Amino acid sequence: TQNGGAFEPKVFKPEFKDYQAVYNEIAKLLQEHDEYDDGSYGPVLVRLAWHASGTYDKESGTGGSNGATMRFAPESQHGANAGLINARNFLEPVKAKFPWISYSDLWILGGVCSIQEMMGPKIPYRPGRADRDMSSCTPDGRLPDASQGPRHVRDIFYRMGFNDQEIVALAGAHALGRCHTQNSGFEGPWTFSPTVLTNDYYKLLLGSKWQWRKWDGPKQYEDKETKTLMMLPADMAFIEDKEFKKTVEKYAADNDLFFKDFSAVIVKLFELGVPYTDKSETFVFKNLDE
Ligand code: ZEM
Repeated sequence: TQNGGAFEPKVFKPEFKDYQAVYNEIAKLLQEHDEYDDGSYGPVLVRLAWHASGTYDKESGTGGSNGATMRFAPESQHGANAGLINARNFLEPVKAKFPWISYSDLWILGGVCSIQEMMGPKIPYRPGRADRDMSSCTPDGRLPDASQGPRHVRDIFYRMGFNDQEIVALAGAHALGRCHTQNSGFEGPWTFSPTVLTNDYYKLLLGSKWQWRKWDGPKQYEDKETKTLMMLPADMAFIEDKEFKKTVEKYAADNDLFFKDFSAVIVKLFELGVPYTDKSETFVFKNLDE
């Protein structure tokens, strides 16, 4: 340049320590805001990261976490995204404190942090997502419909590029959180510890007796014994279908295997459609209490 670079603006290049600082801020806010739901924003943050990513279509290369297009209507108004405003709003103060991070990278970091802080496995994280405008919003209908069975579940997840084992590993996230009548119409948690990641989802699918709940709401299952837990028709797909069920049995028997496979598959989910370069680095964050 003409002036030898003296007046070139300094571009801030965030490093591992900068992303770890964002992680720590999210983890701290998770602890502080234990008034939400079952005591944690963790599950809804995981759901935000999943719905940002799960719009991916491998044929067209559209959708996925790159872009954070759920900030805009129509995507923010899609029925599947009801309630995720809570997760997006939770992360706003973090974005204000660390304005250099894109919303797309931040939402995924929110999912990574929540999984680790809810006692899940380490989730390796690669930044590199850039925000896009509303013209990149995906059409409605790309996320799974809870009222359907194995065929639909396969159609949706094959479109993203997952195989049967990976689909079952991803579904273990339903150990976390709950359904809310005001969001999906369904109601209740899948496990007795909805703010701790375990393989309980698989254990309960196999070990409890499930019956249709008798109520005015959409068709869902309840456990016969306590009537406090739920399964969606789409959850039942994983034991109705023989191929899926084999993997459910593996994860029910081995939490370490579930953690290993869950970590690998959620990294794949979170990176769908992200235009990484050869130089992009992977970070493994320390938990807040490490
Ligand atoms: Zn979910 N999910 N999901 N999911 N999900 C809900 C809640 C949560 C399906 C589904 O219809 C629903 C995956 C796969 C599938 C989470 C994570 C992941 C709810 C309730 C529904 C209806 C929403 C509400 O009412 O607030 C279906 C049909 C799926 C595939 C077959 C995958 C994959 C996930 C992550 C990897 C999480 C964490 C929640 C809990 C959210 C919360 O607010 O507690």
